[in-house]
Amino acid sequence: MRKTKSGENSDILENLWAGYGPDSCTMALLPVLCYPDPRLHRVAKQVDAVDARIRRLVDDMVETMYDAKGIGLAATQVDVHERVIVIDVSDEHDSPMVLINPQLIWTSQETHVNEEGCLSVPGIYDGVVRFDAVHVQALDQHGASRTIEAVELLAVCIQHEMDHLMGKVFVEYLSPLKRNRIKTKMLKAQREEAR
Ligand code: K1U
Ligand code: ZN
Repeated sequence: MRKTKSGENSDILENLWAGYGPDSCTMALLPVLCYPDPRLHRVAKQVDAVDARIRRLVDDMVETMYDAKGIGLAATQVDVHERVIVIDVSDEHDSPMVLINPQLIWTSQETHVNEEGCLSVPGIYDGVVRFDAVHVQALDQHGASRTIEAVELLAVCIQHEMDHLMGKVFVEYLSPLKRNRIKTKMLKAQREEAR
């Protein structure tokens, strides 16, 4: 058994630090910001390098999304203001998609109203007009560029998550009356939770 200079047991220290290395595969649940938190309106910055820090963020976001039973999550929602999105619309919830620095490169002319929810506005669902299909260019968690041709729920989810990166929450598409009612309801729920 090795000892540190201060005489502590280095195996214990190693175990304590296990999972905190730069390429650790230990994942963590991240707190999700709730509307009307003003941090949800910050505009996310481009990711300069897809490095170990970003991969760790991606892993934590994927775990947080699955834990919350969501189909998507934007870094903005976990108070990280960088252009990172995770999505999984598969039935098995076993195919996470990672979009770093996503850019819409094509949108269909057709639009439809789709029912949306948001992990930052729990319990609220309403219709939002979205493009039926979109093409998005983005980097994956390895820094490789890819183009995604999305339709149906994936297309809706990509548009919803890209809005988050621009500081926009889906309730901002609703009428001021609905939005104010939602704001009041959320603040009341947050006050009660804090008690
Ligand atoms: O961004 C988020 O908060 C995640 C959000 C993504 C989303 C759902 C539905 C339409 C557009 C975008 C959710 O996952 S909300 C979770 C939810 O209630 C839901 C899950 C599957 C389908 C529909 C809603
Ligand atoms: Zn959302």
